[in-house]
Amino acid sequence: MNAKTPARSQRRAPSVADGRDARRDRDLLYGLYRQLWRVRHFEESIGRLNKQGKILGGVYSGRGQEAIVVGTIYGLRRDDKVAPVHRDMGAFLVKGMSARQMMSQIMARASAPSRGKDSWTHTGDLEIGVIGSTSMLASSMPIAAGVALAGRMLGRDSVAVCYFGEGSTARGDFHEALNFAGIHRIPCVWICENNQYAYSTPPALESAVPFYKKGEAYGMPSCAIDGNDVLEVYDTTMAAVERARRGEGGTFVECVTYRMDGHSEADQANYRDRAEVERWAEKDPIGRYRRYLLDHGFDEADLPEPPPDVVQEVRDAVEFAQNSPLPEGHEAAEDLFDESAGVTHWATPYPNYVRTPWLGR
Ligand SMILES: Cc1ncc(C[n+]2csc(CCOP(=O)(O)OP(=O)(O)O)c2C)c(N)n1
Repeated sequence: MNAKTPARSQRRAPSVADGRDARRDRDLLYGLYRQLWRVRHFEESIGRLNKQGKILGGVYSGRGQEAIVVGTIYGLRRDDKVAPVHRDMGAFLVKGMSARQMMSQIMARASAPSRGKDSWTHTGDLEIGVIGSTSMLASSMPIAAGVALAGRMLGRDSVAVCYFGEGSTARGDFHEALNFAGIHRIPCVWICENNQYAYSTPPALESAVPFYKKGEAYGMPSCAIDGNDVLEVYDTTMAAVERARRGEGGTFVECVTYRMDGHSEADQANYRDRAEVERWAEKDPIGRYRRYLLDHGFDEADLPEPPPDVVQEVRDAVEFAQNSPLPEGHEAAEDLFDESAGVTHWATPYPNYVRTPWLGR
């Protein structure tokens, strides 16, 4: 990896004590640890539910990549926006959507934010700054640029943080968004999650240049960092966010990481060798961060694996979702139009809605 280290001033988080040592605020350090576990434990429980046949649709695990969503979102404000994609289940949780909401979403229940119309991460909540995600890779990038620009036009200093896999840097939307953002110094931080594979395609077959160079090409400071080091991710993002708030424009951050599971739960990932997987397992973001905390003033007892409140939250979310009904057929045609704009929806109830026999409901 042709990593380029950002300037020291860009790596520092203005809001925390100086340097990567125990002088950092203890609440911040533990908060990051707890969120890492929250994301992992939530996703692990999805894996179990999926094996039990209780999940509708695909499952795209972010195991091994938790430090990116946690490190980039933990220091954001409520009015900042995030635009996550399929691998970023944790982004929804860390930005403020509840475990109940997301578990209902994954199980396509009527209680879900999309009210059972879709599953996985195809949802959002603009009240807390989560831009809705869809299956079309990179399609949210021009939207994130537009949302960040809108904030500035309204005189606010909020920023947007936009996520995409390294494979998505080949898409036209990526280039259009970055070109526009570069020209207009749009306050959006671009987080490239380089997890070494776009499905089965390795970086050497995805791009002729290191991914962060594509940010440079559009005139913004760009760097590649260790995406499995939550403090490095936090520092870099916070510096980029502060820069964007000051009106100096966006930053491109390539977070180098590894997708520990297959592309989806259906993928055995036989295209990679065992030694490579084992090498990356040693860099697990949670185990590594835990060792760091133990070296810096925390005791074993301070760092449960996972924290009990996290276990409780996830258990409650699973129960809530399982006890929630699936949507009724007529609900399929609701919420499709913005009626406040004077358009009434054409909903026809579906009285003959047939329940899906293979689901047993
Ligand atoms: C425009 C578009 N093309 C193809 C797909 C199918 N697809 C879904 S995920 C994926 C791989 C994406 O790789 P990357 O962007 O590196 O993200 P990762 O899955 O590795 O996190 C592909 C090809 C899609 N969803 N959208």
